[in-house]
Amino acid sequence: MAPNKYYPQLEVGNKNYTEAAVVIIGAGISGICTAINLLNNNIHNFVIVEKSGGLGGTWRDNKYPGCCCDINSHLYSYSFEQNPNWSRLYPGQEEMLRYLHTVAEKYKLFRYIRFNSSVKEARWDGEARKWKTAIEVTGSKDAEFADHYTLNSDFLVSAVGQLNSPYYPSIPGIEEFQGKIIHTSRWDWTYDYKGKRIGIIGNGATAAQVIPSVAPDAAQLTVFQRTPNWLLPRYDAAVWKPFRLLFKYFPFSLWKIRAWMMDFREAFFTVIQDQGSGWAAYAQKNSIDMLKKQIPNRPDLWEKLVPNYPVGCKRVIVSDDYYPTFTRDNVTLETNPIEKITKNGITVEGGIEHEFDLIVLATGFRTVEFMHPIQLYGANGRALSDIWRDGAHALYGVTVDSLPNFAMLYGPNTNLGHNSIILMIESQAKYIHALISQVLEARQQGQSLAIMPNPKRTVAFNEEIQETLGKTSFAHPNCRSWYKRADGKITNNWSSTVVEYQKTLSKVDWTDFILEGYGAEQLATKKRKTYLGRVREESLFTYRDWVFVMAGLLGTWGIWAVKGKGALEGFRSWVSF
Ligand code: NA7
Repeated sequence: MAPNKYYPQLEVGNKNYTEAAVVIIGAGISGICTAINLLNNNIHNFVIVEKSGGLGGTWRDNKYPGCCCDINSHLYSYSFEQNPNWSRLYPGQEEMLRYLHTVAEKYKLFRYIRFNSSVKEARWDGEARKWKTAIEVTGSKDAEFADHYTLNSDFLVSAVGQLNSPYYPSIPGIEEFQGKIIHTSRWDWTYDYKGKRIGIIGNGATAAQVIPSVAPDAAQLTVFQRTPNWLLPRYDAAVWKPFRLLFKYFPFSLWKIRAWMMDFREAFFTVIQDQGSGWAAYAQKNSIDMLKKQIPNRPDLWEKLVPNYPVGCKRVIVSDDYYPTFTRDNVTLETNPIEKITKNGITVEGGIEHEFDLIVLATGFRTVEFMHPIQLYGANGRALSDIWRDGAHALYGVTVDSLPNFAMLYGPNTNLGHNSIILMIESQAKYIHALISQVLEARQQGQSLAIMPNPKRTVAFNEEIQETLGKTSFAHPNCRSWYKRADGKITNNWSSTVVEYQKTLSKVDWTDFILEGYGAEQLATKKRKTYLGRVREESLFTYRDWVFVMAGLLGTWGIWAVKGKGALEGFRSWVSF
């Protein structure tokens, strides 16, 4: 390999179409974040391969009626690209997707993305110290050029997320149904559901958004609930224009509102951590009070809708309109277990058949099978399915034993039940960049470097978090959730607060890794640690400081308005921006 110190800065062009320093799988929130991080560090030699025909990941896939985020968007957005213009506290999917497009356009990301490019498998070539990623081109015209090829890279990043592959339940008779079946993450908007008899299987976070949205248009709607969920009020509202202007012209106020949201959500972790806490009791009482207020005089429904497990065991649903939907004449809550699907509808235990035109599968995702269906083969050809035979696990949720020069975003044990996942993703992107930059530094010298976690560190880290997780409400035996496997092992969720995770990833400890090649000894014995810091999102200032600063800013504006233009005129020009 000839040295080329400018190698990372060169974009991949036609002539080197199959070679890249870094391959990122997925153009969702994580892939976009990783790419921006690379660009900010002057690394342009990367390719994002994306299975679908557009960017946005989960925000492109999920476009079912009522789809929106269950975290406020002022917090569920990149810290480095905060948006003062969110129309609501919980904007809909289309606005979320528009935001991601705006960010991608700002950073000119489209030139790095290959759409309709599906990764089948990737193999580590130990001799060349490169990943060979097999790409299948699925777009029909694109496939006329080459329908499959191998992409070679020094580093491979998985940004496929946890909510990528829909879970289709294997209910007997499902293929017999003669009406329409739609999975929520593959919503078919060419189908008109108005005036139809609709059955919805599932009542998780997705169903809780679909049900109130389709109920007014359905002839009849039956919700098949297997397990009830805890609900908390959402308090969604439009963001008043003067506030949007405040956020736009005083970015500090946007940081502050974000910090408040962060503080509140971090505090909610106590509910998950300590089932006996006052917070947990308060959350439970709040949920039951809301149920009784929104569905008055219906003890029959109260009994069906109150869970028998602690708050936080399953994802807490935030909704203001879910419970009231069950007071509609055209909505039924069915809690008898589903026996089979017939050509006309769904039969429950006891033999009652409900007839439908449309069955909606709000049955979630194959969450515990990380990276499904991509096959990875690491050092000495070891398959990821073998590494993860006892459940997915990684070091800090990012790097995996026997997989050199590979890292994941939103990997095992990095999901949250209480806060914005983007906060976790940003710290992962930063950490991954630190690994990539060492690998590319070797490459710039015409050498190579392989980095993979020391299995002893991975074991120790996972034992520690599993012990902590075992005491949280996630682990309660009365609930099944997408956070854990059928045997109860929690493979998806982080064990603590976001701040704790950010601190964990605020440095790279090179002694966590097995390093081979150029610079290995220097990193392991001399440098030992690289400090990265973290984006501190929680409150930086006290409320009193904030009021003081805002009063000062508004006072300055007042003087300018009165002296320069006249108060009224100044105010008019300010709000008409
Ligand atoms: P979830 O939260 O995994 O919910 C899936 C729902 O489907 C849940 O109510 C399940 O009941 C139900 N389900 C699954 N299989 C069946 C069968 N075979 N029969 C009856 N009911 C079934 O997925 P969501 O899409 O709602 O949410 C996923 C995340 O996406 C969400 O938390 C947000 O972070 C975004 P169960 O409760 O297991 O008894």
